[in-house]
Amino acid sequence: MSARATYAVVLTPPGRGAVATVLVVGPRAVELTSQLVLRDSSGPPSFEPWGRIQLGRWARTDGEEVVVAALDSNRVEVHCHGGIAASRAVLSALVAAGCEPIDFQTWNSIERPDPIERAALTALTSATTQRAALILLDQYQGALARALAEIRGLVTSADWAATRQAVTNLLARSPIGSHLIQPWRVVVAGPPNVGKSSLVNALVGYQRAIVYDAPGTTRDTVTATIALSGWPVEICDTAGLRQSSEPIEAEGVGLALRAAAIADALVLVFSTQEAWQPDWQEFLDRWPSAIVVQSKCDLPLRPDDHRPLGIPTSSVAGTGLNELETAITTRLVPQEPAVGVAIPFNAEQVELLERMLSAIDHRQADAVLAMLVPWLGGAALQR
Ligand SMILES: Nc1nc2c(ncn2[C@@H]2O[C@H](COP(=O)(O)OP(=O)(O)OP(=O)(O)O)[C@@H](O)[C@H]2O)c(=O)[nH]1
Ligand SMILES: [Mg+2]
Repeated sequence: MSARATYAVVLTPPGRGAVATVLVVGPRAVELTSQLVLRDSSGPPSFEPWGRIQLGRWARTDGEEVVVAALDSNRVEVHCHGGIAASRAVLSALVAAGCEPIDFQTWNSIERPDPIERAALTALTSATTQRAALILLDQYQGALARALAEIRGLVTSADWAATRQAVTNLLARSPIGSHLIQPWRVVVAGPPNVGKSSLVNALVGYQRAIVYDAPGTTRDTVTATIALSGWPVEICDTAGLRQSSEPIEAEGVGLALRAAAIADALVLVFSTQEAWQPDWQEFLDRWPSAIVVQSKCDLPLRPDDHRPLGIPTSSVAGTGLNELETAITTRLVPQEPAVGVAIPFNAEQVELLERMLSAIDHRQADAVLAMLVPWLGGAALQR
């Protein structure tokens, strides 16, 4: 970036939110923005004192309402309507007036040399639940940087047991961190016609999958992304598991098995309305850690000595859904992280911790300290 140029960057992620923000930064920020903002009666805006918020209209569009504020003589924020079109129009007018456009990633890496802070801010723009956003905000505000600084202190004092424990604790939380943006995968499987699609629809809150009283209704895997107890989850409905000579159904069963094999949590659904079948037992043997659901519990239970315990649910009456949600989230996140705790949230951080662990096991203090250098000393520690 040149110190003489004036840049314009859209700070808000595309397509989300009611408001979009364009930042103009550089020596001509105030001058260029002033030319483009009309105020109803009193002429161009007067930005001083810095931070003053003003309502105006964007001159190059059809009177798009904007809110403008100069943070200092080099930085002006233009807030316009959300979505892509308004921010793009504001940006192109600024470029036509003499600004150089830069993208958010470039801006973020210049503005935030601290790698944790930069990665947290980038991840925050994609967070889909409040819980994920709050955890990322904790890391942005220094939780992970402080934990790494503590580890540095432990290494310096050669407290190897405590060092190892601290790194292991961080690594144990990394599955949470890696599922703040990328949702957990929860697969709902089981025999045909037991109510899998109905259960998925009940959890999702709308008719995502087709429900029908003939077995073999669902053929493809059908997914929906939801929040379960604040965690982002992709829930996947699957074809009923049975031997089928019908090629499309057989393909669906193959997809279901593959989805079950890579699930973070598997929900096996059985129906209280059918006698317990020998091949149902095979499912339990195949997936012993699956969460078992006994569905259609609004109807009288069909007594059966072989029937295993499970969460009784009714998609019709809404029964058991909270218990199922708790069982799924306890499986995904067995230990709730405390507020403000350090959580590594990307592959690069996990790789650093794994390399550190190996160096710790070889008592290589200098190597561990060298690994930490690029991660410490940034702004996140001061927050
Ligand atoms: N009474 C009652 N009926 C249910 C419940 N859940 C599902 N059903 C009925 O059971 C039948 C099958 O439901 P689905 O949700 O399509 O079952 P599925 O397991 O997805 O079936 P496949 O896709 O064919 O494997 C439908 O007639 C549903 O209305 C329930 O909780 N209570
Ligand atoms: Mg179905």
